[in-house]
Parts: sequence; structure tokens; C-alpha cells
Amino acid sequence: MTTTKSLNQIIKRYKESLVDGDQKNALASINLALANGSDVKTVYKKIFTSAQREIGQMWHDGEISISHENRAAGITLEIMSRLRANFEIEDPNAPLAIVTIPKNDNHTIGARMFADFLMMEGWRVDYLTNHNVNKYQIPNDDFIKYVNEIKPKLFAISVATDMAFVECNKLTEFFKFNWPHIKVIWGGPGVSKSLKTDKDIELNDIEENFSESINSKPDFVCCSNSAFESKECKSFLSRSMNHSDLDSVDDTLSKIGNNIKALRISKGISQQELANLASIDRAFISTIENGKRNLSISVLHKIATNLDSNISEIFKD
Ligand code: B12
Repeated sequence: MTTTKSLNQIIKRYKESLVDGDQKNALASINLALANGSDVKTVYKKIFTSAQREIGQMWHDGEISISHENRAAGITLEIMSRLRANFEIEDPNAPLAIVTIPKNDNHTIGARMFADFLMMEGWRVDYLTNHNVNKYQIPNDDFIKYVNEIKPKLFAISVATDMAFVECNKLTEFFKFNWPHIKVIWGGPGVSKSLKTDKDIELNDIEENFSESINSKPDFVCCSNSAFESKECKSFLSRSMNHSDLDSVDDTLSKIGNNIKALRISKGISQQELANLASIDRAFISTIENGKRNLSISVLHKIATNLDSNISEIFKD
């Protein structure tokens, strides 16, 4: 296991490699952290985050040039992409998230980090760099078509500056107008700075406490130091992941009804004949087939058996 002391040494070595533009040494220090037992999330949160913040600060303070800063960011992004190969999601049915950055924001690392974190948690991610839903970059019509096609469960916006916070609000307004059911999460230093909070906040509390600063409706705002690792944020993400599976009892009942009807017709029997076989009222069968009846497992079992089938057939998509 990596001790705090050795982890601090690795962070120092990593940061120095970035300043020197030494990708080989930077990669070697990450491999050392992994070999010492640090997991990938620790590497992201402790090594990449602190090194990038320090290097960025050096630029902000005039200690290194913007080219040096960009070279350092390039190295970190390159190493992140190599690590990502280990947790890339292959399941095409895994829930999908869009992660993006508002117009005019060039701070890409936090966004890419959150995108990778979602992948580690089992999400597929579409990462839209420097996303601009405006007439110059991604036109609204194109974006609407794209979202309708890919059907994401989450839209995540990473915000680094005050300016970008304004754009983030506009983007969220546009997004929620078109897809009110898709969850929206915000994070990044621009959010905590603009809202002057270090808490993770859910929709109701957002409306109560921040209605003056927020004119759109995000579902979750992530401002705590533990970034996306807080209990509240994890719970929100896990609920978002299962969102549409939970919200539609009506869809499930209608699927069950359609499946029963198809099985009955393929067996060549009427509703009355099925009712007689299963000792159920015919009107009851009719409401089930129309998806209007919330029925018990024992009734489902009786119907399935009399259709020479099983319950899993009746639930299939
Ligand atoms: C590096 C850096 C840059 C780099 C960015 C390089 C790159 N490719 O990303 C460069 C040099 C380009 C840059 C430029 C500028 N920067 Co700058 N920059 C930074 C710095 C030092 C670090 C950012 C970073 O990479 N952090 C590392 C990542 C991993 O951390 P993070 O972004 O915080 O992300 C973590 C969490 O916030 C969270 N997270 C992030 N996104 C999301 C999203 C979701 C949904 C969730 C749940 C979580 C989450 O997860 C991450 C992991 O823990 C910050 C200061 C700071 N300490 O944050 C200033 C900072 C963001 N920059 C700032 C400013 C002002 C600028 C400039 C305007 C400066 C200028 N005068 O030109 C320009 C803006 C350019 C533009 N149009 O965007 C200010 C913003 C202040 C404000 N309130 O507006 C900051 C805060 C510095 C400061 N103290 O003044 N910057």
C-alpha cells in the first residue's frame, strides 16, 4: 500500500516531470504509484488533480509560460487516456452520460477526469470537448438530433470559470427545455466559486438556496472537496444510472400485457379460453393484456403455465 509519505514523493516527482515536459518519467511515477498499491481513482484524485492545480497555479503566478502549462496538461491527458484503456466500457447497453464543458472554457482536465470516473463506475461516456450549443459550433438542431439518438441518462457540465458558469446556466436551460427527464449535474471550481459553497446539493435545496444565482434547473450540483466521491454525489449518480428502469411501472405493465397477448395468440386461444384454463375472469385477462392491471406473481405464474411458457418470457423486452 502506498504510504502518505511515498504518495507525496510520487506527486512531487510527477509534478516535476510535468514541468520538465518529461512524459516518460511522469508515466514511470504513475506506474510506481499503481505498483505500490494505489488504485486508479487515487492516482486521479491525489496525483493528477494536485499536480495539475499546482502547475496551473504556476502559470497563473507567472512562474511558467502558457506553453509549458499546455505541455503539462497534454502529458496528463495522454497518461489518463492510457489508463482509460483498462476501464473502457464494452457493454453497448450500459447507461450513457454526456460530459461537456461550456462555451469559452478551456479547462478540460476536470471534465475528462469526471468522464473517466463515470466509466470506472460502469457508464458509457460521450465526452464533448469544449462543447458549444450555438450557431458556430454545434448547432441546436444537430445537438437535439444527437441527444435523441443516443438517449443519455445524464448530462454533466464541468465549469471552471465565472464566465463559463453563465454559459452553463444557459446550456442547462436549453437542455432541460428539450429533455426535462434527463438528469443534469454540474461540477468544477467555477460552480463552487460562483455559488460560494463547498457542499453537494440536490435539486430542492438548489431551488431553495440558490434561486438568485441559478436560473436553470440542474438536478445536482457538486461543490464539495471530495468532488464526485461524496456520499450524496454517489447516491445521485447511482439513482440516475437506474432512473428509467425505476420510473415506468406503466411501461412494464404494458410490456407484460403485450407479451401475454402475443403468447396467447401464438397458441391460438381466445381470452375466454385462457381465462377458463387459468381459472381467472375474462375481463381480468383483458385488463392485463391492455397493460392496465398491476398483477400478482401467482397470477402471472398461472397465466404463464397455461400458455406453456414461463415468467421470464412474459417480462422479456
Ligand atoms: C490549469 C488551469 C488552467 C489551464 C487549463 C488547462 C487545461 N487543459 O485544462 C489554462 C492555462 C488553459 C487556464 C486558463 C485560464 N484560467 Co485557469 N486554472 C487552472 C487551474 C490552476 C487548475 C485547473 C485544473 O486543471 N485542475 C485540475 C482538475 C483535475 O481539477 P478541477 O478542474 O477542479 O476538477 C476536479 C473537481 O472540480 C471535479 N470536477 C470537475 N469537473 C466536474 C464536473 C462534474 C459534473 C463533477 C461532478 C465534478 C467535476 O473533479 C475534478 C477532480 O477532483 C485552476 C485553479 C484551480 N485550483 O482549480 C485555474 C482557474 C480555474 N483558472 C482561472 C482563470 C481565471 C483562467 C483564465 C481566465 C486566466 C486568464 N486570465 O486567461 C484562463 C481561462 C481560459 C478559458 N477560456 O478557459 C480561475 C477561474 C476563476 C473564476 N472564478 O472564474 C481559476 C480558479 C484560478 C484562480 N484561482 O483564479 N487555466
